[in-house]
Amino acid sequence: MKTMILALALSFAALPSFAQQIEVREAFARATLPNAPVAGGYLTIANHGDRDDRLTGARADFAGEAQIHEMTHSGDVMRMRPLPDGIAIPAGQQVQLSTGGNHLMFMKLNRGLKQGETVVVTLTFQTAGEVEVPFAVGPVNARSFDDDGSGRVVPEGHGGHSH
Ligand SMILES: [Cu+2]
Repeated sequence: MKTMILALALSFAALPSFAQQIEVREAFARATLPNAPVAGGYLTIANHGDRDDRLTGARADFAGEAQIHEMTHSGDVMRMRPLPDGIAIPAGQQVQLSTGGNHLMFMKLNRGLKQGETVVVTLTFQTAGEVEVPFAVGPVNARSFDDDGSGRVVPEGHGGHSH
């Protein structure tokens, strides 16, 4: 019995796929108003591996540049600034990029994003490498995926806003 468990453990450890350690869920972007220069991207990243990882960058064909942003609040003022070192995704943890916190910022848009479409974003991780992720484009004021599991992206105000 002991031998069998050991054998199973060994065969599992032999899988060298780092990409499988990173799981991206509920990735969505906000639709853009006409001529908007930027769009926000939001997602949950889970690290199922036993190695720390780090989201270091992103790119998409609809944007000339994509940055990882931090959001800070001081009073009623929200400020964003780029995080040049990216965001740590510690082993065994999950990290959320949300509309009120850290997020992806798609800049120099070469086209608008339309509600209902799906766009592909390539995320770069220090360990896992490049991971292509489909982002659902929600309403202009999308705040989160609906918690009914339908995969719909729902607008601001749904589920209560903390103001
Ligand atoms: Cu931003």
